[in-house]
Amino acid sequence: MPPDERKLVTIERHILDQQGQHPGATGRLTSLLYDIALAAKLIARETTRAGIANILGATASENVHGETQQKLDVFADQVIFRMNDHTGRVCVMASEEHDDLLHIPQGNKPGYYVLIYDPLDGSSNIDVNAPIGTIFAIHRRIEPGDGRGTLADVLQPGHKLIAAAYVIYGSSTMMVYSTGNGVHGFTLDPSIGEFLLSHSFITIPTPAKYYSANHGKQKFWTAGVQHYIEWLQGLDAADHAPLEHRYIGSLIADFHRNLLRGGVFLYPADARQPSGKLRLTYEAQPLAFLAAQAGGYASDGVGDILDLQPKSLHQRVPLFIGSRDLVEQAEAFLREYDQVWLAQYHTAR
Ligand code: P6P
Repeated sequence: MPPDERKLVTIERHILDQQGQHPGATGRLTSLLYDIALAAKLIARETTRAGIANILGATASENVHGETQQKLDVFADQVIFRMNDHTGRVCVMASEEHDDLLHIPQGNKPGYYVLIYDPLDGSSNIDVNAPIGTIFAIHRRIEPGDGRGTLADVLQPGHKLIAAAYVIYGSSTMMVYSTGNGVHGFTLDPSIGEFLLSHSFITIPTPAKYYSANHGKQKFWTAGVQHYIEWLQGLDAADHAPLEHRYIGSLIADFHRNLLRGGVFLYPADARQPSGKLRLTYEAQPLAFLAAQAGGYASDGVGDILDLQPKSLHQRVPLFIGSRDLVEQAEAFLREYDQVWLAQYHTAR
């Protein structure tokens, strides 16, 4: 085991140590990351008690995407907002569960950071006890000042992110984050309520082991994606080993496995979803930031997700993310076979 895994390092101490890597750091980001870790602990507690606490199951309401909101994601959404709406660290928030921006309530001083979050990704898996996750993205506000944040503060390109994190509620609860100095993973010890360092400086291993795609959509994929999938399966003419297929239907679980074992997750555009399904600001950007920090790459099939300028809060984007060589191969297949789709998509990009 690498030496530093033998030390008992809590996420709070690690965040503080990371602050030391940023000269002139004020501690505001450190405190915001502390708050996020605390929110994660509260959500983790409920995910393990969901059945007992009768929090399992769907509410009568739907979210902005017309998806039935599961009780747990309503709880997660509220915990994250209330943890950050009064600290003076955040000037505006955006949640995947809400149509519009979430402003800091009157009487509380807006801060310096922008917090974007998907409170419970994969929530359709809650009732079947499959892994689910929370995703966070943090920007600095564009204009200094203490007024309330704006849509422009949220719709920034991914390469402006200053931190990103996710929490995966699975066989154990893990929080994985980066402030631009590598990707680090912490496993929750529920007996003491602490996230302890378990994976430092995560880098995506080679050769890759897995690919993750929903083959139920195969009928609707473009020619380029069809050829790419055949290549991943080793069915093309060239003689190379096939990758194994793993798909849980929970982005965080599929992403996390590929981060640790090497692989590619793809949710491409298709005939029914011409811009794909996943959201640029809540899912693709933070995970692209983490993938890049771990030596990987994320693309919309044309170019780097981190270079995209978001046009709207809930903008969807095709996503190929994980091992850099596999993602670049996807771009090559789309360039070769999907000229028509690319021409249409380029205008929307
Ligand atoms: P499909 C969950 O609903 C989610 O947003 C992601 O977590 C997941 O990767 C994807 O959708 C699964 O979508 O269409 O394959 O069920």
